[in-house]
Amino acid sequence: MSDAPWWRGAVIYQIYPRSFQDSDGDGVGDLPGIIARLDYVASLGVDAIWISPFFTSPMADYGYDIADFCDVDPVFGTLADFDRLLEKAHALGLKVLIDQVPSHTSNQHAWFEESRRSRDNPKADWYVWADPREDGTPPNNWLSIFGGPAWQWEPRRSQYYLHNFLPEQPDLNFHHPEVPDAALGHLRFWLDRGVDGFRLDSINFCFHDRQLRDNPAKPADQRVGRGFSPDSPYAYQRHLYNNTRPENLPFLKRLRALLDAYPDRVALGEVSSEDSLATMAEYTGDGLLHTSYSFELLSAEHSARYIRGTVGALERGMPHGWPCWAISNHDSMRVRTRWAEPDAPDHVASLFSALACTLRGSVCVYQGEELGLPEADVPFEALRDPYGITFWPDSKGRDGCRTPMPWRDARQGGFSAGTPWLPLDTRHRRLNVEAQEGEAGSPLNRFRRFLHWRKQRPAMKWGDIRLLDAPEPLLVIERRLGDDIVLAVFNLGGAPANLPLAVGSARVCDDHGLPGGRFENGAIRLPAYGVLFAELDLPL
Ligand code: TEU
Repeated sequence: MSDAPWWRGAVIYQIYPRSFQDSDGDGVGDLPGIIARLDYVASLGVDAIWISPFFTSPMADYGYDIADFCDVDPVFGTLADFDRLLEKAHALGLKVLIDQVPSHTSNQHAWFEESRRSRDNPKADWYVWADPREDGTPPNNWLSIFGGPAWQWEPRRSQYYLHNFLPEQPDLNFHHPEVPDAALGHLRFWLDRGVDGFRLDSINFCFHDRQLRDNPAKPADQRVGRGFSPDSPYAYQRHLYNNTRPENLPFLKRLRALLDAYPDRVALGEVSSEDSLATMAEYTGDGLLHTSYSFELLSAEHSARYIRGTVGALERGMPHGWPCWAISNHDSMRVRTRWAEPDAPDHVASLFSALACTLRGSVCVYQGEELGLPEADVPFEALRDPYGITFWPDSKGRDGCRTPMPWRDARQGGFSAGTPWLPLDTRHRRLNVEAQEGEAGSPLNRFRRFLHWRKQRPAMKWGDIRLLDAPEPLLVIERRLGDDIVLAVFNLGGAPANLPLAVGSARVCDDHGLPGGRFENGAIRLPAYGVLFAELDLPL
């Protein structure tokens, strides 16, 4: 399998540039800051970085509202900075993925400024415009993920435009033939600059139903929160017509063909549809996306049973497609707070990361996950995320996972010489990088040791996966590639646990960096929040 493409089984470190490292004291992280920290990233043993948007943006959604897809916002640096970043990352053996947001633009993008002016300009149909109903209300019942109707009135055209996210993020009309061409043009620009791939934002949202049919209501027992209150109007709808349309597939094929014209590039889709496992299966595979991830392990549910059920369902749905997993990102509460008891030891976060890295697929790890940071407490007055401001206090939004990285025990954690755009959490101070470097049992060093150990195990990177039944809170996973068979038994609970299991001949691995279990009298004995990894001679 050493001839497997680099992205298979890769660990991808997500950098949220605003909060990684500020180099010029304006309180916002930037590309030169990332360059200065690339040695640290490489030292973790990850294979690639994915950088969240750094393109020209009015920052209504902190970069996911793009006004120029082919330039760097001055707050982050310049194109020359990006070229230097790419060069240094490659010299360190790191691949570089960048975010691309094909489905929408900023309302300050030149295309939208033109489109909204009249009904007959050259860009008039580049966005999704519709007449009001007779009573002046929006054309249908579609809702915005960020609250309220998905339609915004434009007096100059006496029409509404569609925005699945903020009103400042109008949706492009992918049914217009020039729009997919333009989106692929942006990808080509960055491919030619040398990026190794893309994380494709909201890839299920490119196309909408041309007939603008109303979304049906959802039965009460099927409502899911996904970061929203289960009582919010958004949870009351099945979002059938505003995304995941069949026309997405031919577009993904074109996108793949474009990437295939360059060597070793990867398309990693973010799938956030309701039936995301089914959508992942549909979008991922030969001639389509190389890999994709969904929000299934980014929700609050985390019992062993839930994880087994989710991974099992995905494996049944896409036995041949290559999944990607994420248990934390810039949209979700930090995993330590979401999944562990408040008094759990620091290493619990390393256990969760190891679990994600034991599933079949590639993995996205989010900055600070390696440090075991808890969700930051951001008071309402300091909130920046429009989502949090709208839904407070039902949801506190996404700022709690976006606060700056604590690099050392210094003013502003060594992140910035100025005032950071979001306050650092005092609980993060103790967990700073410099302090953790010097401590063998720190989450940071455990994470490093684990990634190093994983690299030696072909089964862990590329093997098949089996999930075995076990009582709560135990998760039993077998990975197998040829003769390399790895058994992993995770104890996701805060008390020691036993699992009676006959395994035949097995060698316990003790160099993976985490509190480890042992075999004793026909059972596996696990410490609290511990894991047993063992090499087996025969599969279970
Ligand atoms: O997220 C897609 C998405 O569905 C999220 O809006 C998610 O549901 C939400 O954050 C609640 O947790 C992507 C980006 O990751 C997100 O940061 C952007 O705000 C969004 O697209 C719009 O571009």
